[in-house]
Amino acid sequence: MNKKISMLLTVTAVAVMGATLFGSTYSQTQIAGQSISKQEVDLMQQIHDMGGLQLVMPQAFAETDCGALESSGRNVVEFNLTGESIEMPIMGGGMYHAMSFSEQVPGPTLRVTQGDVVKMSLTIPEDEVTAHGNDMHASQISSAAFESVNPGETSVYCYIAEAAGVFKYHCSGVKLVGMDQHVLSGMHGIAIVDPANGYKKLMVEKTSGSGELDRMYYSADALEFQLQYSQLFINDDGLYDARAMFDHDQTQTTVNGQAFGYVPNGVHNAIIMGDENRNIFVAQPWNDLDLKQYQSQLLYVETGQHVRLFIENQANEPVYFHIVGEILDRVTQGNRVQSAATETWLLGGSQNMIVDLVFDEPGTYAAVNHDYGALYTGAATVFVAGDPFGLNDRLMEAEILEDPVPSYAYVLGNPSDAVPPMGMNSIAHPAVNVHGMYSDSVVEQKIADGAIPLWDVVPTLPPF
Ligand SMILES: [Cu+2]
Repeated sequence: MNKKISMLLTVTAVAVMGATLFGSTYSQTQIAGQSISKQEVDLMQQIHDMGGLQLVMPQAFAETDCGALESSGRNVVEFNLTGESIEMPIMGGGMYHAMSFSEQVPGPTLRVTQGDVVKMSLTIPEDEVTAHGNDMHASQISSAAFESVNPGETSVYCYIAEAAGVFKYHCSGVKLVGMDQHVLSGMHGIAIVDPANGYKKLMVEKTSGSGELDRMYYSADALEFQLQYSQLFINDDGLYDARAMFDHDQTQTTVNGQAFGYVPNGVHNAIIMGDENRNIFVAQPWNDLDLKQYQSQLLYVETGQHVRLFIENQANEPVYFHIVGEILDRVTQGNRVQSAATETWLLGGSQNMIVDLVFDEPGTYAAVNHDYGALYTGAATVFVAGDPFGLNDRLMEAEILEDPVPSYAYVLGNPSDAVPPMGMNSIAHPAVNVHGMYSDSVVEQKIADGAIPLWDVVPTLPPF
């Protein structure tokens, strides 16, 4: 599609959305009940002139004064982002024009405890082609307060993370214009706000072999992963295709920025099958050590271990989250349990959940979006629990291991983009490998922080 037409569609959609959502919800009548300053009158005139395009919310809704919040005695967490356009590879070959927070898709994960003050900054480099904004769903603050930030500028704002849960953050475009393009090109991330009193222990009810009801309790401490679902809508030139977005016709479905980013690669084939070309799973598209941080990786857990998944649907299409061969032992949204022992849970756009579960049996388990259109365009993620391939004996025989390990994470690590920052009830991953839609400078930082570059390590392993 002609690029100008795509942009026009985007502008029209935002204007209609702005008028519909914000014009009606926060009417002049509501605002008129408060004392109105000159600045607010100007703002209202501006809103009128713009056809209700700009967000406005009651000023009492949130505190943005960093000085007051920083001296409030609360814990202050700094979160500094950049907004940058960047070329990223796409599954199947070629590149696309991504927009990123801090040169990675998704952006860095913010993790705080309920009640913390977040001091957030967004810097746009001089040579960036467009302004960017930020809307933190955890902040309960109008994105109008943040405005958009022009190239060469930095903007700072502060808020209290008042509610526990998982919350999306995303670019708000250039005063909302182009927001869909910026978000769907990669400008999204999550904030995890841990409950002030920590997570609850996990209860799992099942029947034993004798038919008796077993009620198992697991400590609140868990091995944690983050999975962010999105879709790419791009044309053959790797540019954003608004028409495809309006048609709900995704080019690829991504998890943490990659289609099929968590499926076995050649290294897994070699370890498990003894031949890197003998596939253990049907889809292995990111399969070459030369792909470095982009080569697909698996997610390793122990059997009988409490696993916690932070899941966000960043984009447009619904996510029917399901793990083949597993039951979701607990589903939490906001800070309330929504379901237990459920097979599939639905996330609409910009909706999230926390899934707690325990893998009882050694094996491979595919987490999917159970919409076949999404599954076949990339929404497959493979967990490996325990030692389903009998590797411990072979690895000990090859003197790679001295003792058996409870999961392959002790050998290969878990992928860095799926591992959130540590929280109050986090179990540390045995090792972390470098994986993600990262620029090379982000890769260098991950390695400096202790993540393993498997593309360097694997060729040095003795044959077995
Ligand atoms: Cu942006």
